[in-house]
Amino acid sequence: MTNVSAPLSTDYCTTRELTEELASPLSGEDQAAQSMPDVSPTKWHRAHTTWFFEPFVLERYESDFEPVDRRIRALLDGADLSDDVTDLVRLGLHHEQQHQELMLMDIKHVLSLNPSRPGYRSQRRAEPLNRIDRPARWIDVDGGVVETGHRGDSFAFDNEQPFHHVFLEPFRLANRLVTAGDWTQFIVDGGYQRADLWLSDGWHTALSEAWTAPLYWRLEGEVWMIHTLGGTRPVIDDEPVCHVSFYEADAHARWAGARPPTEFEWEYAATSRPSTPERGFDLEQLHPSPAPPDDGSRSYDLSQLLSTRCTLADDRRATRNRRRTPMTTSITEPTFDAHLDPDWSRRALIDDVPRGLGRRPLRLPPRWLYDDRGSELFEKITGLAEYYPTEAERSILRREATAIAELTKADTIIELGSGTSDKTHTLLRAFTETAQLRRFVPFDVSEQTLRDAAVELSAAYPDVQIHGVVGDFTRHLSHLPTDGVPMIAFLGSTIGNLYMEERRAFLSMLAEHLLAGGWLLLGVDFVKPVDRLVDVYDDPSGVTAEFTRNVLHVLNHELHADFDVAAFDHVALWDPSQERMNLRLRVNDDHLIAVADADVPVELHDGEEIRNEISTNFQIPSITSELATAGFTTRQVWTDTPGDVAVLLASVDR
Ligand code: SAH
Ligand code: AVI
Repeated sequence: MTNVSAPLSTDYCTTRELTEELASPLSGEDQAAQSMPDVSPTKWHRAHTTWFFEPFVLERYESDFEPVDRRIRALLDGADLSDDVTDLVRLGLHHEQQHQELMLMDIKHVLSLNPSRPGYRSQRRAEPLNRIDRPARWIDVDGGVVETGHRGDSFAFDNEQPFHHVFLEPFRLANRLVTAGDWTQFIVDGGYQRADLWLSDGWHTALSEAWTAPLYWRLEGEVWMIHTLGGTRPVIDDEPVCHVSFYEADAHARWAGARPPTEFEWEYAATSRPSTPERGFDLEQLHPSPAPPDDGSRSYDLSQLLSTRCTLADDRRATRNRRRTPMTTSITEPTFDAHLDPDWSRRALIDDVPRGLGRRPLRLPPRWLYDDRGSELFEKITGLAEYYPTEAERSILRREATAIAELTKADTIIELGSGTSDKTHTLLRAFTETAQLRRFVPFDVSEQTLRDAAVELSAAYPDVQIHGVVGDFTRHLSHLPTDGVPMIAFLGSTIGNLYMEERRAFLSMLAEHLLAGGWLLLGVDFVKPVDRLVDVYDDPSGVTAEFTRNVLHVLNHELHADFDVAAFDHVALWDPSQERMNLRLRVNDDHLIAVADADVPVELHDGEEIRNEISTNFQIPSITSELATAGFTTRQVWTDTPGDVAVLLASVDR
């Protein structure tokens, strides 16, 4: 809110200066970036807010107006401004203050998409001033016919009017905000995987956008990190959770046995109960922080609610002339393989269309499942209660990482199908502790996921050279380094996604490539009762179905195909002779599909299936004998406690 008692020109200058100050840490290029349709570039906010004063004030009230704002100050300082001019300038200033918040919101989004996730400026205060360290208490609020909306003549936006009455049933409100710690419990309890907690639209959005946590949260190893305007830092349990959508708030409330309050309940509670006194927009921290605790003389029932509106003015004056800090990044740059033709992936996809869909059986290689959305959906699968392989394998790695480092003495780890390299942190930590690791080479077909992971790894292991390779592990193994003592990690039973003949060729290539003296760390999933596997590959919440159907979205986006994705059912069938799950997409009805960029029509008939992925389960004797045929000697086999999965360590003998 502007300060109604200050001279208008002071308010004008203060508000205008703050907008410029907010923009100042950003380069011209940063100010032009638009990261998604709802984000406006900073330059646009600057132009838009100043534009307001031109047509609405200058042009109307300044007789020799030329479209330059040189004289607005003189106009505002003039003795007799009519009420119309005063009201309009005030509206312009409130408008600009709204945009100041929006600018920060948009800048945060733009920077969050930069792989190095730079901060906008270092926080003048990194720690929240207050913490929410007490459990929530319920406050009873009486109901009845209550007043709502803005009353009187002072400034209000139109959505705060008209003043009117509403009827409220008595209700209870929690006395404090939901914290990041509360939210972590929700995540751990499968909040993002349980359809029963979500509104149907919300569930659809959560699935299609692969939500697994609030916007700007990211799991690094086992630590939740948050991207803020001050850069990326660990989430603090006792801070309020922020950047959650209405749908997430609603699902969280249902999980907690509650519901979000309505706007009327909120407003009535804030105006009828002792609530926290006004607090400003925290320019020191630029991040939501908890309200101060009771001040001793009185206690606040509702610490999260503001009893009066917050003012920008005080904070703004206090910080106007502070020194500005430049954007900071402290991350060692990873390197990327430059050998591969940047267009190979698109050309390979184009080649795979006639090869896979131009003849029967219809087939699409699983590597195309993993665009950005597919990679996020896979992450979501790994968090499903039914999907045991990830956590089971992680438990083995945690237990055995040091033994693996000591046994192999490898100085290079190459990870095939590395994805987010999430589990690999366990290995990297153990290998760096034994001080022998020189280089980590993540290798994946999914370029953006690989780049994001490489940037994070560089920050986490500054003494290890991180060298990402984008490619197909069935074709591009010759791009891998062979010097030193390499250990190839192929985890998560991704080997089970290869057909038997591909597997044989792949293992032989690995043995040949590693030559003598190298190691293979292989994760495999064991054969188990079919019911359990069907639950894993056709999970009740439908995430796996969304994941396998993603290959059609990829063809629609990348090659301008016109698959009606909803017409395809996800089918998961156990094949006992091959001991594998067959994952297929079964089409309803006849379709003639145009794949514009591959220039081939694809004819599909009702009930036909596209073979999309297999997921093979192994037994120890069969996999060790496959390894032996390829030239590997299995040195160790570790299983998790329930015996669901195994990690094998094999070597190619000199
Ligand atoms: N290793 C991780 C991720 C497994 S998901 C884990 O154990 O959880 C499979 C990964 O392999 C994805 O990141 C996918 O992009 C990658 N991938 C699939 N097919 C590939 C191929 N042919 N070449 C390279 N990477 C591939
Ligand atoms: C990556 N791979 C080992 C996963 C699996 O279990 O076969 C891919 C997957 N497909 C469906 N769910 C998970």
